[in-house]
Amino acid sequence: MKNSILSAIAIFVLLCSCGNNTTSSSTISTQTGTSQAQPKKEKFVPVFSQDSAFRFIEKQVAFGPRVPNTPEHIACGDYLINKLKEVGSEVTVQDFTAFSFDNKELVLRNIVGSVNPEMKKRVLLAAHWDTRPFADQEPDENKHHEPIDGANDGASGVGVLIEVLRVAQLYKDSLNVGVDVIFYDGEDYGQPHFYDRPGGYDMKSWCLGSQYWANKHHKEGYHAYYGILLDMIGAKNARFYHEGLSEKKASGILKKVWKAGHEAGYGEYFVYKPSPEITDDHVYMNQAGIPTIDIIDYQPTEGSGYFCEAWHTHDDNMSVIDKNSLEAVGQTLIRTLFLEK
Ligand code: AHN
Ligand code: ZN
Repeated sequence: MKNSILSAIAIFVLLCSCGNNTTSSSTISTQTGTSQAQPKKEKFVPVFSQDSAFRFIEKQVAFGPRVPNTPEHIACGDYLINKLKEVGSEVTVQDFTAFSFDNKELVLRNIVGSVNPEMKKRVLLAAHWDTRPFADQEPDENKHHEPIDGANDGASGVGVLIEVLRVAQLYKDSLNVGVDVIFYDGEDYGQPHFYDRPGGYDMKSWCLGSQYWANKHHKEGYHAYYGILLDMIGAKNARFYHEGLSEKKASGILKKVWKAGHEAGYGEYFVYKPSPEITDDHVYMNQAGIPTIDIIDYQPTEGSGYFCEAWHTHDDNMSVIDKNSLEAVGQTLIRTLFLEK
């Protein structure tokens, strides 16, 4: 009798000590392991390199202004195609021509890099890679016909997206979505105010690449669950407001991205306040049925607002680029993508 009591105690002690060592409770449950609360697992979010993005911007600017129908434009386009291949993404190029406000035929290319191309659920990231042929915001009229470097207006969004795609490709197995980056051409060839057009102002002279893409996607039957456009995101103290059309067409995406920005520690950049609608590539992405937001440095004022100081002037060169702004946007995008379910 004594023996059997002793062995019962021994078995009890053994059961307690050999069981799952995370249980602190001494009750022996017959359905072991079902009542344990799993600690919330932090999802893996890789790191965005601001230095890497900065170099991608420098590289584009070093070609000179990327104005359609110039050798610099062709050379930079070739560089972007090769770079997207080099990071390991699947590359698709759309070759096309479009007419400018002054009836010039422009030879253009939209360039797409895809990560996890086989996945159905996709996120589309966009920026324009061409630069403006006119420094038409210069105080000196004599400079209005000169092209600009477009370090911020053009190259900044592209530089950040190359780095985002590089990181997405590297950790593609941790993503629950496919990621496409599209570089639109011919965004900044919009009619300048000094040009008196016979038919009146031509609003459709902006965003030639996204207009082409909206009619004919880079892949047949392509669809993305949402889109994010970057435009002029690289200047010091950049501020991103809830742009009007983004709010109208994709308010849930705005909320999600702004939340990711705040969680990642870049709250000062992502302002929870409205700003007026802007004509930009997201207009045509939304028209194509993809809810798309525009992350753009446009600070509202009463009744109107203003772009960054260097906008469409020769001041838009490498000296306005601030790595902290690149990181704020790039890390926010990476967080958004890697938290997708
Ligand atoms: C207009 O000025 C009509 N839209 C601004 C779009 C733009 C120009 N983004 C960069 N450059
Ligand atoms: Zn511009």
